[in-house]
Amino acid sequence: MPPCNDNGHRAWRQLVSDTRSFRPRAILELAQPPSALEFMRFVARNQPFVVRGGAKDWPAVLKWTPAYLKQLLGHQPITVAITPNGYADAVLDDKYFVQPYQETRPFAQVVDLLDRQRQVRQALQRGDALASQVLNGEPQLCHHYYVQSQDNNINSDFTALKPDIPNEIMFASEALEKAPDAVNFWMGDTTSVTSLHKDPYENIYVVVAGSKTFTLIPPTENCCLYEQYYTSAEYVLHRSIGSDGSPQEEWSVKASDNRIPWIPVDPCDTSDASHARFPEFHATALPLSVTVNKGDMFYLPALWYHHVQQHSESGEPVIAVNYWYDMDYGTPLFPYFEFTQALLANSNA
Ligand SMILES: O=C(O)CCC(=O)C(=O)O
Repeated sequence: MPPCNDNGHRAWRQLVSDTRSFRPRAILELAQPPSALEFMRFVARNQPFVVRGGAKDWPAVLKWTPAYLKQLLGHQPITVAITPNGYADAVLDDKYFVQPYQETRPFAQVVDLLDRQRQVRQALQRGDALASQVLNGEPQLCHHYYVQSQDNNINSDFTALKPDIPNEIMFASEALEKAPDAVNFWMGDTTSVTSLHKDPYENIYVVVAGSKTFTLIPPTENCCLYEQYYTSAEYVLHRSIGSDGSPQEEWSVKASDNRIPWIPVDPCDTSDASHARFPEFHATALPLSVTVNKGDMFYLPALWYHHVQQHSESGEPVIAVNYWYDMDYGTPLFPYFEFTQALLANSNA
């Protein structure tokens, strides 16, 4: 709880417990997509759900493999986020909010890189000594690549994929009376993790290959997330040739003058160190978790905090498409949330 007097603490606790007592303790599972009216009820309650197999017949789910995508997109230039640790947009060293190094690369090259990394990792797991030599000779294989530009990239870099997915999610467009603001293509491997954050969007998220685990915290539990301002920064990758002629790649962090509020808590970290650093989080928050599998459709309501991990049995890339609908700022949710954020900012000042 934020530092405030006993009354203040009681009020925050009351808020957390009231909202909890009216909310299911697990993510609701539906067998088929809701009607527009049913969806509107979920939006009004700000309640997530997952439709198991809700997108199982989409051509994307039936057809998208790395080879098929390479055929469709070929050398189309796309933006890829590159990091030294798999965390794009995350707190670093308790000091920075760091964004990824971004590069424009031919799509096929990114698929090939991910595939080569998969082979080297599998070789390392088998104890193959040659694999570590490969890593030394090809430093680019040590980085983490995630196609995650979240800028409506389906309508720029990835237009060739549009015939395989709907332009909009009809029940959502009808209920919200608008088209999606952005449709995004995501592709990465299990080493890329999305840190805890929230978005002002009603989000319909479809997993096309592999699976993703969303760890979720409702907006009413913002009081225990230790959100604070960090120096905004970005990773920079320096490439050179060593004295022995081998390629060298080194990372640095370039800080800016801006400051950005972000959350340092990793909700999946149950270590003693995390308990010691974030006692209020561990004492108060009750994260929900849902694994969204290939062909499932997940509704992530606006302002819910989410942390996302990826899984792939085959080691092949995890692929997803999501539809962001601008949230309705005219309901009490947004002003209520901003009010609690302002109280927290005041008490953390
Ligand atoms: O899939 C991911 O890694 C993150 C998804 C996400 O943050 C979003 O859809 O808002």
